[in-house]
Amino acid sequence: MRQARPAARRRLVLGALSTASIAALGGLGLVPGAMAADKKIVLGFSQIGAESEWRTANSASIKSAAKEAGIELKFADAQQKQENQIKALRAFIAQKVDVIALSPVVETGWGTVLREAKAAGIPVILTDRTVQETDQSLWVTFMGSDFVEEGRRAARWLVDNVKSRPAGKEIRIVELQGTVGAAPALDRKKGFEEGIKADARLKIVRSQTGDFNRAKGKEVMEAFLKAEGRHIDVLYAHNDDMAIGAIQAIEEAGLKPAKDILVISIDGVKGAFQAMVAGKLNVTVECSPLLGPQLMQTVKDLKAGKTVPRRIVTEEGVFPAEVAARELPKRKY
Ligand code: GZL
Repeated sequence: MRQARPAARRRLVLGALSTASIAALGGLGLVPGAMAADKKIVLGFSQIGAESEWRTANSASIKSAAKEAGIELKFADAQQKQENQIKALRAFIAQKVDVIALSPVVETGWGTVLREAKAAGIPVILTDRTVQETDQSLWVTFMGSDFVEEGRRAARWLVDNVKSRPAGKEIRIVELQGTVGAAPALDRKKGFEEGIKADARLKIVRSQTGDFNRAKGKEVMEAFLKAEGRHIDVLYAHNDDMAIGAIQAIEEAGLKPAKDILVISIDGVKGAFQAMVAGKLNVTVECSPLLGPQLMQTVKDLKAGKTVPRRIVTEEGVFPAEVAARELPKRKY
C-alpha cells in the first residue's frame, strides 16, 4: 500500500481518533448529535379513557401512528379521572420521556404538573382538548377541533331545518352536555347558544350532562321525557354516544326519534351514520379523532428542533341524514 505523506498521515490519525472518541463518548450518551440519530423517540401520552366511540378511535389512531412512525409510545388510560392523568404525567417526567402529549379531561387544574414538565425540559403537546392556564408557555401546541364552531354548525342545521314550522310557536330544545368542565362541553354549548339566536322560537328548556357516554345519555333523556312529556321538539347532544343512548329512551317512550323529536349530535362516528341510515338521527357534525399522524409528525418536528404552530386545527364537515348511506362505507372511525 502506498505510504501517505506525513501531513496526510496526521489527518488520518486524527480522523481515526475522533471517530473512536465519538464512539466512546456516545456510549456515555454525551454526544447529542450522532447518538440521537438512532435513539428511538419516547412519547408519553395521557389519554382520558374509553368513554365513547370517538375516544376508542382516537386511541387506535394514536397507537397505530406511533408504530408507523417508529416512536416508542407510553400510553396511560385515566378512566376519565384528572388525578390519574396527573399521576401519569409525573411518571412520564420521572421516566425522562422525550415528549409528553395530553388530552385533558377538564380545562383547569393543570398548572402545577405542567410546570414540573417544563422544569424537567420535557415539551408538552395538547391534543384533542385544551386547558385554561394563563401561562401559555406550559405547552408547545394544541391540536384539535374548534368546538365552538361545531356548536355553531349544529345550530345552523337546526335554524335551516325549522323554517317551515309555525311562526311564533316556541321550538323546545333539550340539551345533553358532555363532561362537566371539559373544553368540548363548554364550547359546544357556547357555539350552539350563539347559533340559535338567529331564530327567536328556539329555546333550550332543559340542559344536563350525560358525561359523553351512551348509558348516561339514555338515563338523562328518560328524565327529560318524564318532565317534559310530548313538549320536546329537539334534542341537541354534545356527542353521538349520548344521542344514541337518548334515541333508545325516545323509542321506549313511544316516540319517533328524528321525526317527533329532531336529533342533532356531534362527532360523526359510525354509530351515528348507522342511526341516520335507520332514520333515527337527523345530522351529525364531524369532529375527527384521527389525530395520530398529526401528533407523531409534530413530535418528530419538535425533536428535530423545528418550530411547530401554536394551534393546529382539524378540518371537518357536517353530515345530514340524506348523505349517510353514501358516506357510511367511506368512514374511517
Ligand atoms: C372531542 C372529544 C370528545 C368527543 C366525545 O374532541 O374530546 O370526547 O366529542 C369524547 O365523544 O368523549
